[in-house]
Parts: sequence; structure tokens; C-alpha cells
Amino acid sequence: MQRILVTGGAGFIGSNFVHHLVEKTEATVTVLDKLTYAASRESLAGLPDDRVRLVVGDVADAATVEPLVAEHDAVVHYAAESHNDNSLRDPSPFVQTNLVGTFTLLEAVRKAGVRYHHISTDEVYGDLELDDPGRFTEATPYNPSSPYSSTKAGSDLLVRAWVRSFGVRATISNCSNNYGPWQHVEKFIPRQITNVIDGGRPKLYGAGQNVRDWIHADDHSSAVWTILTDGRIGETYLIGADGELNNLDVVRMILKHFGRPEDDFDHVNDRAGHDLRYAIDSTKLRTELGWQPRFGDFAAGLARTIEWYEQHRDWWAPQKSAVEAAYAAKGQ
Ligand code: NAD
Ligand code: TDX
Repeated sequence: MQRILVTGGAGFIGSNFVHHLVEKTEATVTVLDKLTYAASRESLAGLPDDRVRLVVGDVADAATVEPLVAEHDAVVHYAAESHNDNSLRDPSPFVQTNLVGTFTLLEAVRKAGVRYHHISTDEVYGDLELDDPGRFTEATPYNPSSPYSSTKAGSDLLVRAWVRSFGVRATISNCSNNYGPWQHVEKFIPRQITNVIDGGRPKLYGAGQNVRDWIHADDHSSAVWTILTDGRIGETYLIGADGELNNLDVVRMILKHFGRPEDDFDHVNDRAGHDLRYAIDSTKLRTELGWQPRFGDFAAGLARTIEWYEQHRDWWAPQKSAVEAAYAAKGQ
């Protein structure tokens, strides 16, 4: 697998995977990215020109996608509208990019006979009760809650149908919440870190009891490479690193890092339809493909991430005030 097309490779997780490919493999990489508000060219800066090129374009545009796909051995599809809160404000780009974009790529890989890996989320399974001892597995029924997660669920189902009906060589992974460098300040952890750096207070939706299952983006990338190279065609693999924490505890860890009192945050309006708890059972990926997370210590990973945001103010500051104004308009 020498030539890999990474869609959404200028976003938070896609760019992490591009770095992983350059550092850990021999592959040459084409990034196909529309450069939406969520993208950053800086996340790809410094990578060797003879290994990585950027094509600016839309995954839902067949005229761009089809010739490009045909030049590659594999497509790894990260591009998406990714933020739940935005999907509640305007679902339209979520339907267009997440559903029509995936359809367009599937048609292209079908015609060209190219291997395809589909990046998805644990949110397709809906949520678990806080006191439920269970976790999501590959057999959990789909039950998405938001416009974002329903379009991701629909895109997964398209992939399954293209495998069964057309013999497309595809795999799917559903990963839990990622954290790490280059995550947009609209998302929970960067928003709270940058609020505190700016002298403000973290903003917790509702009571802060909602649980997310955190994984470092580097671990997500190593898992995707493992599935791309060793995964069984037609299979789904759940990716997680046993990182369950409620939002209140994460906010307290951030405050503690800065030496601020543990109650120095604001409760703000809850998210509509807010999923209670996500939790991943990644036994299949670990036992079948031998994958292990390397960044299991969330507190240490969070501390490194905080330091990264302290050192990269120039990158996130230009987006910060518009993001906060949009949240403030909803009492969040
Ligand atoms: P992101 O919003 O940071 O990046 C998305 C990237 O896709 C951006 O670079 C954007 O410009 C690009 N893009 C958007 N629409 C496009 C289009 N029509 N054509 C081409 N490029 C387009 O997202 P992220 O957090 O890095 O998530 C990447 C993928 O991982 C998504 O598919 C998401 O559903 C999935 N995922 C994310 C998480 C998480 O915690 N962030 C967890 C599990 C799965
Ligand atoms: O200011 C906030 N305060 C707050 O309490 C924000 C932005 C979020 N939250 C809560 C909502 C969630 O319970 O924090 C939790 C995490 O929120 P997000 O960062 O928006 O992530 P989430 O909605 O869980 O979805 C993320 O993980 C799964 C990614 O954005 C998705 O792309 C991925 O599929």
C-alpha cells in the first residue's frame, strides 16, 4: 500500500494520521480537503513535499474525486462535518458532506477497485445509561441521536451496502472521543483549556455528568493503520483506550493543572438531546489484530495537550472569539 489518499487530512485527526504515515510507513500521501473552517494547513507544515501533497477539493464532487481515487492504492476517509453543536444549528452541510461525500467516494472506489477505510464514531450507537455496566461492541444496534451522528451512521450503512452489493474492499472503524494537539477550539477539551488560558472559566453543559471515553489521537492513528493493513475486508472494528471520564472531572483536571479552584467554572445551557455516556469495548481490535493503545495515561496526555495549547496561541486565538460568540448566543 504505497499511495494513500487521506480525505480530511488537514483536520484534527486526519492530519495526525498523515504524520503517522510519514513517520511510520513508506507510503506517499495525498490529502483531499475542502479546507473548511475546521481545517488547518499549519497541521501539515514541515512534512516532506516528496511524500505529501495537498489537493483542495470537496469529497462530494465526483469530478474531483474519481480521477484522484484511481491514482491511489487506498482511501482513508476522515473528511466530515464533525461537531454536534454545529449540526444542531444547521444540519445541511452534515447531510451533504457526511452522506453525499461518502457516497461519492464509494462510487469512486467501486469503479477503480481501490481499498477503502471508513472513519466513524461511537456516536452511531446512541448513548448508554450512566449506571449501565455495558459498553458498545461491534454488535450494538445503531441508534444515533443528533444530526451529526445520524449522518455518520448513514455513511457507515452505505459502506456496508457497497461491500455486500458491489464487493467493495472496505473496513470501518468507530472510535471514541479523541483529544490532542490541533483540535479545534469549538470542541470540549480545547474550549476549556483556552478559556482558562484567556483568564475565563470553563463552560460545562448541564450538570457535567455526561461520560466520554477519551483516546489520544496518536492511538487512533495507529489503530487505523493496523486495520488498513491487517483488518478483514467487510469488518467493523471499535477503537477505544478505556478512558471513561465525566465532563466535570475533566474540567476539574484542567483547573487543577492551572492551579485554579476546582469550582471555578460555569454551568451553561445543556446540549439538546445530549448523549449521556459513550464507552467502547475494543476487544476485537486488540485480540484479532494485536493493537494496543500507547497513551493510556489520560492525565499525562491532558497535561501535554494543555502545554501544546499554551505554546500555540497564534494558531487558535484567531478562531476563539467567533466560537465563543456563537456559544454565547445559545447561552452556552
Ligand atoms: P475536523 O472537523 O477537525 O476535520 C474535518 C476535516 O474535513 C477538515 O479538515 C475539513 O476541512 C475537512 N472537510 C470537511 N468537509 C469536507 C468536504 N466536503 N470535502 C473535503 N474535506 C472536507 O474533524 P476530526 O475531529 O478530525 O474528525 C475526523 C473524522 O473522525 C470525522 O469523520 C469524524 O466523524 C471522525 N471521528 C472524530 C472523533 C473525534 O473525537 N473528533 C471521534 C471519532 C470519529
Ligand atoms: O463547552 C462545552 N461544554 C461541555 O460540557 C462543549 C463544547 C462540550 N461539552 C460536553 C458535551 C459532551 O458531553 O463535553 C462533551 C464532549 O463534547 P464535544 O467535544 O463536542 O464532543 P462530542 O459531542 O462527544 O463528539 C466528539 O466525539 C465523537 C467529536 O466532536 C465527534 O466528532 C466524535 O464523533
